[in-house]
Amino acid sequence: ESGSDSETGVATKTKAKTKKPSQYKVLLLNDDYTPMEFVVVILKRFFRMDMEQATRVMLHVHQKGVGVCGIFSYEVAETKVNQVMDFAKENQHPLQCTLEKA
Ligand code: TYC
Repeated sequence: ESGSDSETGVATKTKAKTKKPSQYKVLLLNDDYTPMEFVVVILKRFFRMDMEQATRVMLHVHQKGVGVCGIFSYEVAETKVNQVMDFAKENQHPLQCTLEKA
């Protein structure tokens, strides 16, 4: 709801806004060491991709340097990034995953 302030004539916002949840892209970064097969496993396991999708996204990242794994709420995106980073670390791969506002 908007109104005109009686003293200043400046429009003031008074309605309590319910914020739309912001969306975040989960990005995968290329590196020279992580095996292609491992990246495919990550995309299948944490982003529910099938073999064809996972292979396409992995090759895109390999060729372009970065790619989008999916778009999620902040909370879900942060969880995915942590899951990927933990799994890569456990397997001693330098794979990097991050999030960016959509
Ligand atoms: N560039 C890696 C290789 O040649 C494969 C790779 C793809 C690594 C995607 C990371 O996010 C990545 N083995």
